[in-house]
Amino acid sequence: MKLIYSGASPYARKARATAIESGMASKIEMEEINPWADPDGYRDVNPVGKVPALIRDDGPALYQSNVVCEYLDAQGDIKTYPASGPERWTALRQLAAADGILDASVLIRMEGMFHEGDAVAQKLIDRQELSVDEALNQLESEITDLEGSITIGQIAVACALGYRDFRFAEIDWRGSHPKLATWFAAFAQRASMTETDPEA
Ligand SMILES: N[C@@H](CCC(=O)N[C@@H](CS)C(=O)NCC(=O)O)C(=O)O
Repeated sequence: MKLIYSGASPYARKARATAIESGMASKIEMEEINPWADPDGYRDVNPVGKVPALIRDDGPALYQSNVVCEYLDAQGDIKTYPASGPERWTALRQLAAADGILDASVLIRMEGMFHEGDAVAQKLIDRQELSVDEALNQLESEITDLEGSITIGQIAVACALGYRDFRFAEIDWRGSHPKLATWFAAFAQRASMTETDPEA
């Protein structure tokens, strides 16, 4: 089995961290690519050309980070997706908030990379920053839900906060979200975070 990732991708980081937390990492070969370079044959693995993707031994490749994470979870001994009950919906709600932060943040970055001419789409940027801030506010107000044994929700939130630090270091989220900052400082010590840190 081979996990295809890029070191900077927070979506791929979710998959890499889930591989570690679920106990699957030793069974997975890792291959780093630059998806923007459209490596030869990669669209046969993932037709939409993004990372992460997982080449399986027993079936066609899987792509989209949440699909990859759920597959790794299903194979692993340590469960990161609670099977049922309120814990499951809490974890999936956190995953949705984290993905919302990532989608908004990556869209802002894409605007910076691809806009043509001098005009920046400030309305688009402001709307995405509002979404990031409101999602952080929700996570802050539900901070006790991030406690307890490892879940995909915790992994995803940590990857989203790590991406804000990596690409938007000039925007301080900690001052207005102090409980989240304390939670992240502790979670960031886990091997799944230190071993996938894009700045390490
Ligand atoms: N929703 C996708 C997003 C993946 C994604 O956007 N990955 C970026 C890197 S952060 C990528 O590969 N971009 C290349 C492209 O858009 O062509 C997922 O969860 O896997």
